[in-house]
Amino acid sequence: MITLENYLDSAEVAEDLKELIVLISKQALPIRNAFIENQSYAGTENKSGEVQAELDVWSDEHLINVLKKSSLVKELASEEQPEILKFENAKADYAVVMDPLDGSSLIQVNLCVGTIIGIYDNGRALNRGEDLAAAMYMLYGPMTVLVLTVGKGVYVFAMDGEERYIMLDGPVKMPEGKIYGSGALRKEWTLKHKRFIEEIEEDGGKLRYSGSFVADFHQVLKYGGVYCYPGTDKKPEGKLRLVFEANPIGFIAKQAGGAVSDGGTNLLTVKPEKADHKTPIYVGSAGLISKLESM
Ligand code: AFP
Repeated sequence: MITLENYLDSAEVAEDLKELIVLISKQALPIRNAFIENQSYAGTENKSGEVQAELDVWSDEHLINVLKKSSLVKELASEEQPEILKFENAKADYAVVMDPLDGSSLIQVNLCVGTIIGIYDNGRALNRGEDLAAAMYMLYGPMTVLVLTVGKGVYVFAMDGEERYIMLDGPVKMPEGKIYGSGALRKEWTLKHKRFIEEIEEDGGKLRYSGSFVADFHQVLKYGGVYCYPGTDKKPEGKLRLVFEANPIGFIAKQAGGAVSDGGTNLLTVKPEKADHKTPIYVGSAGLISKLESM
């Protein structure tokens, strides 16, 4: 039995980065417990104009407080905050980017949601995805699962009854597969996107799209395929955010042998212009992404 802490020691992760990863992993339980306590809407909107479920607000505030108190984090960029937060008391040089509760519209119907985290070790939150020191997500499904990379492959842990994370799998190798899911309405898709999806369908592709990026990506990580949220004529920049969603998940995909792209460029090489920089995204099996890029 290998615990999260055992793994981080064997991967020779710096003590303060280990402390930060373990601290974040422990927030899965309070976040999950909060699901049951509140099912109503807060009625406030985030910068992108989406209605926040109250749990978005709660999870955001909870993680901000925990990270601020840790003194390990200099900058924190959250999908739910209009500005990057700066913590003067930090004794370490980490910056965290996060989507505190991804897929929150699914909470009311009890489908899987998650928390997405990226960690940089240069004290700044706005960096290229390829510069991440670590990326992880916690998926709140039938099991609470933690998927982590510290740049040395991808490892999957599950929380046991004693609140320990036990390694389930790793290093994970994302296969070439046929699971696909795409955001935006079919009638809005560009010709290139439509052709890409049709080719997957003709090849026997299976549609899997829940409305939670982290849950949909988790299937792709295991079975292979692609998650996409394309740009459309009306919204060429798509819906997902480079900093909070595309980069951490893309870094995990790359570490598992997959790839992430906006359709033409490896997203991990793109320097974000601002915290809420949006981008079209295709993330999944390397063969499918390279096929798309050559179309
Ligand atoms: P949030 O719940 O954090 O706003 O994220 C939802 C999301 O960005 C992503 O998780 C989904 O894949 C996508 O939006 C779903 O969007 P559509 O409802 O437009 O398909």
